[in-house]
Amino acid sequence: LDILSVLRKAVRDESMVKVHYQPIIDMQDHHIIAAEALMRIEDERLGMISPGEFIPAAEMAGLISPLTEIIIRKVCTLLKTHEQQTSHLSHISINISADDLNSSEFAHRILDVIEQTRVDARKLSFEVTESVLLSPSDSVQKNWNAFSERGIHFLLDDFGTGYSNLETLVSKPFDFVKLDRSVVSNATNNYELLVLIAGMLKYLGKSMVAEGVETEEQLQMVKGQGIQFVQGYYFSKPVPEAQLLAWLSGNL
Ligand code: G
Ligand code: G
Ligand code: MN
Ligand code: NA
Repeated sequence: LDILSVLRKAVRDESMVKVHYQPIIDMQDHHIIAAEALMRIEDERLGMISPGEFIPAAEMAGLISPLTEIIIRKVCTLLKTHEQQTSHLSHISINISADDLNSSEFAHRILDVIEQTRVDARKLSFEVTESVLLSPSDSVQKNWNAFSERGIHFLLDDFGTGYSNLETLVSKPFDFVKLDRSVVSNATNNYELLVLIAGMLKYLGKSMVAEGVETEEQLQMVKGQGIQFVQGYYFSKPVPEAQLLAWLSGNL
C-alpha cells in the first residue's frame, strides 16, 4: 500500500525516478558496446527502492506506462546531452512491460519523446520477455512495426527460463537474445544447457548477450560458446549515469 503511494508520487515527480546503467561488453575488443537502463525509485522515507520490488506493483496498479515514458525520456536526454561520449554505444536498452506493448498509444507516445529530444531512434532498444508476447494483440504488432521502422531493436530478455518458447524465437524478429543469468550461473553444473542454447541461437543467426556473468570461470565458458556480448557483476553492476559516462570517456 505504501509502495503504491510512492509510485503515484514518482509519476508526478520525475526527480524521484533514477536510472542506473549496466555496461554490456564486447568480447572482441573488451569495450563497452551497449548498456541496459534499470530503474530505481528514491523515496525520502523508504530510500532507494529496486525494480524487483516496485515493477510488479506498478504493473498491477496500471502505473507502468507513465514510468516507462519517464525512463525513456531520461535515457533520451542522456543520449542527447552526451552525444559525443555515447557515440560509441550501439544502443541503450530499456525493459518494457506487457502493458506498454499492448497499449494502442505506446509507439505514438514514445516516438513523440524521441522526436522532442531529437535522439537518433536507433540508439534505443527494447528488452521484452517472452511472456509479453503470449497474448499478442493487434497493438503489440502495430507498436512493434512502428518501432522497427524507426530502427529500434528488440532484445528477447531472460531466455532460458520459463517456457522459452521456441516458436517465439523463430517467429519474432529479435535482433538479440539475452541468456538469463540462471543459465550462466548453472553452467558449472549444467554445461550442456548452455551449449545447447548457445548452439541453437548461433544456428538461428541471433546475436547473444550472456547476462549475470560473475566469475572468470563463467566468462570462459560463455566465451567458449562464441557468445560475443557479456553483462554481469564480473565487469560491473548497474551504475549511475556519471560513472557510465566516465568509463565511456576513458573508453574503459
Ligand atoms: O535491479 P533488479 O534486479 O531489482 O531488477 C529486477 C527486474 O526489474 C529485472 O527483471 C528488470 O528487467 C526489471 N526492470 C528494471 N528496470 C525496469 C524498467 O525500467 N521497466 C521495467 N518494466 N522493468 C524494469
Ligand atoms: O530481468 P533482467 O535481465 O532485466 O534483470 C536485470 C537485473 O539483473 C538487474 O537488476 C541487475 O542488477 C541484475 N544483474 C545484472 N548482472 C548481474 C550479475 O552478474 N549477478 C546477479 N546476481 N544479478 C545481476
Ligand atoms: Mn533486462
Ligand atoms: Na534477464
